Amino acid sequence: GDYSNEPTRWSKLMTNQQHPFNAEPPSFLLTENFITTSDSFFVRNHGAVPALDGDTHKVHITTLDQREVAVSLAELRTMGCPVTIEATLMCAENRRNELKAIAPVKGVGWNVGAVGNATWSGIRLRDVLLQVKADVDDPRLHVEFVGEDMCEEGGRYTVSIPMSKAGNAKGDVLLAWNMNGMALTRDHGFPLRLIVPGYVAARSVKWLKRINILTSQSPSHFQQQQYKLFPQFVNWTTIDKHWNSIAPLSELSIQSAICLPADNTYIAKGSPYTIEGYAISNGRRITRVDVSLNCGHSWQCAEIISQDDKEEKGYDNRYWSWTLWKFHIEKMPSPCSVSCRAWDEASNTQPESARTIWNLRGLMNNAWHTLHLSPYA
Ligand code: MTE
Ligand code: MO
Repeated sequence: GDYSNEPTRWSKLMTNQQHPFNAEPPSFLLTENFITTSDSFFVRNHGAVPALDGDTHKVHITTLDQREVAVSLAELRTMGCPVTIEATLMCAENRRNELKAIAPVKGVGWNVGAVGNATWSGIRLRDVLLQVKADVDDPRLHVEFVGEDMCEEGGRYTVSIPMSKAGNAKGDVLLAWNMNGMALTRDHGFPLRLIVPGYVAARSVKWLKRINILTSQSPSHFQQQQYKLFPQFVNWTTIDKHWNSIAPLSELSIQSAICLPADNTYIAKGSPYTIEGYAISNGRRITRVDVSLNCGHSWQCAEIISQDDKEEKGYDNRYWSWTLWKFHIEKMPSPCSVSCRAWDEASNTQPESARTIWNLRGLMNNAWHTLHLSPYA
């Protein structure tokens, strides 16, 4: 790819890969604000950032009967009512480094920062689908999205989501032009991106160019190969036998991680310390976050700092935003490990060990997150 026209980036973002650009904020910044600033929001690109003009940009929509409509952004804005939602995006590659430490996995390494929570403004995809007379109630259909970017893997970034999500009034899938009240930045998809709350962020297509109604999932590399969770026994020699039997990732699982302090931080024995972190599930409310100072032998409850009050905001009980929490340690034991795990309203919780969920692509690591703190003895 040609990386001569990349946007300027915030100096504190930690680069995991330069080209294509992949970066995350230092973990302690994540819990500073319930809404992640656009500058500090992680960036996951598969190719060079397209340079698009919002005034001339068009989105091409192809219906099931092959009608094609091309709409400008100004026209698109009239196809539905403007809405703003708060939603967390999390990459399926978040916390991949812990899987890499167990055995080699393919792909960019990520710490706990491939996640962020922002407000997104735009219109509902459902409204646009209704305008082009797509059957939003047909559960057999899929909606495919194509980005403008040319990816290192070959071709434009392309994925799909089922109509049961895309056309669902409670799916809250948006065609968004604003992030945190401002036009999307180039890294985050200017001038238009999809937001699919509760799904792996790989479905939230940036630099949106095409929307196609299909009778099956997208046949693209990104849908059929890159974001699949393979069983542990699948390796690179046997993988060809398994492509078809493994479903593409869709909904997020339950996740939590400690953001403050960073791993291997030195904290004096006996001193007080407050740990902070996030927790998120697939639209379900986080009911509890547990913290252990002895590798899971016993647990205590963390204090919830911020969580959306969806009733007040009128999205029924859909919790698309993360929950931030803290846990106060009166006297730092020595040596100390700190682990966390979250629970949601369906009593889902996280697996104990990353070893048991290791997979060759290094996806969906949601094991208990454990830090080793080495206080001065
Ligand atoms: N959309 C396009 N067009 N190209 C991409 O490379 N990356 C996807 C998704 N949408 C991607 C894309 C992945 S894997 C993730 S995790 C999110 O965008 C990241 O969104 P962000 O960079 O705004 O944080
Ligand atoms: Mo991702």
